Amino acid sequence: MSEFFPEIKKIAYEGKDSTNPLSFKYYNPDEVVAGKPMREQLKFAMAWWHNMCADGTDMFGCGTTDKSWGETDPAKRAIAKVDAGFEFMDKLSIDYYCWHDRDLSPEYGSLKKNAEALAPVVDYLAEKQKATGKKLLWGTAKLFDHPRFMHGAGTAPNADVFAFALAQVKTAIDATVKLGGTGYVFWGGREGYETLLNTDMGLELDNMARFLRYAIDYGRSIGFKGDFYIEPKPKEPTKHQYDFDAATVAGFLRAHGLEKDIKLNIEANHATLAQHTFQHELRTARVNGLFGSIDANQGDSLLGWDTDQFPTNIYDATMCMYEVLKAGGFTNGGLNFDSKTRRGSFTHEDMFLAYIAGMDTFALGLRAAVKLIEDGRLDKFVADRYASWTTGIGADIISGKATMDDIAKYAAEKDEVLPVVTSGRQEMLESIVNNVLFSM
Ligand code: XUL
Ligand code: CO
Repeated sequence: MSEFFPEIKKIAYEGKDSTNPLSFKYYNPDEVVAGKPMREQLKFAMAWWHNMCADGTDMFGCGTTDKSWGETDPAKRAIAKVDAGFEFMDKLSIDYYCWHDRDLSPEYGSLKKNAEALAPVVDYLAEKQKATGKKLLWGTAKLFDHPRFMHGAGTAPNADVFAFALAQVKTAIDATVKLGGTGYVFWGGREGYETLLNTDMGLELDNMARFLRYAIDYGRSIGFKGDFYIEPKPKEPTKHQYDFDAATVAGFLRAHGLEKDIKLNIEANHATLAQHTFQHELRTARVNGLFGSIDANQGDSLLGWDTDQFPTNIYDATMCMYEVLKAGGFTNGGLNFDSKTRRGSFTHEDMFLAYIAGMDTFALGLRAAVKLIEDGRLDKFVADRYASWTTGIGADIISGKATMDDIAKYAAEKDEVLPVVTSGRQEMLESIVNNVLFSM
């Protein structure tokens, strides 16, 4: 087997003073940070679709990068992609990967042909995993590309399309289980609508729940022990996506009795599109007991679309890792780079440089988040701010002991003295974050 990236050697950790672009400055895979090696804290994954497939094609022009991996025949190319993908992961010390079924093996036009073509690729992945120790973080089915899904998959107006999509999911779950995947993702590609003039929203939402229930029950019946995730996104490709944001999905899951079966895969760029911060979405997942996995990337606040850029924003990465640490760290989930190089960054070397940038950003974010927690000033401020809930009337309200009359009587007694309202100190807290980050 020939090398696909012969010009790139294994990327080493050289520390922050190195000026070698093909080195890690902050990501030192086996260094223990907050009780675990960085590779276990961060659980980086490579996204098959962007890295092994996307060639820079956009609405205004053709591809700029060759992702044919030296093969014209689709079946041979699928196998070559596996070799190239595993070489890439090895050179970057990435332990996990994620795919859509159609990234591994393309569309052949029928369920049967698709499944038959996918099988040898999955077998080969299993072999490669065994030989290298790499693991599948999650799999998913591409239910948004082929024209049959133009009106949705699980929320399609036509029951045949629902059945077709579910059959595709069944094959994708089989492949995930065969590869020992610890997650299975539902991103609602075209589960949404363009106009309510032609849409039965109630039926579509109920059908989405039915779709998920069939898939989950099937997965559990064949022994899948990992997590199922929904990945929220507010728009694109449809004008209105049903899985708008973490809070919307939390409500949907509860309304359909699915909250024990599904967690969330939070993507940074999708948070931006929903006009939330990345941290807001992660916190919403966490407080609803739905924190699961992360699609790491970044958008652009000046653009209204899903740019899927490699993450380089240290503040966002820090607050993300702060939430991850507060959630107790990753279990089945991890950090999947749902990111692609810019169209103008078209060389193979750029793929490595982009991953190095993203991985170093999150490594630095992890180190900074640990420092913020160790520093303790933020946690102490929040604890003090809510201290009135730990004693007296606050504690009685939380325990349920206080009646309406008790509360009214308490307030009446305090009527003469204003409640002690303290400053939120936002600016001071923001400067503590800067202080911790820049004294590292
Ligand atoms: C699309 C997106 C998807 C999901 C998997 O915006 O993020 O790639 O991550 O289907
Ligand atoms: Co994503």
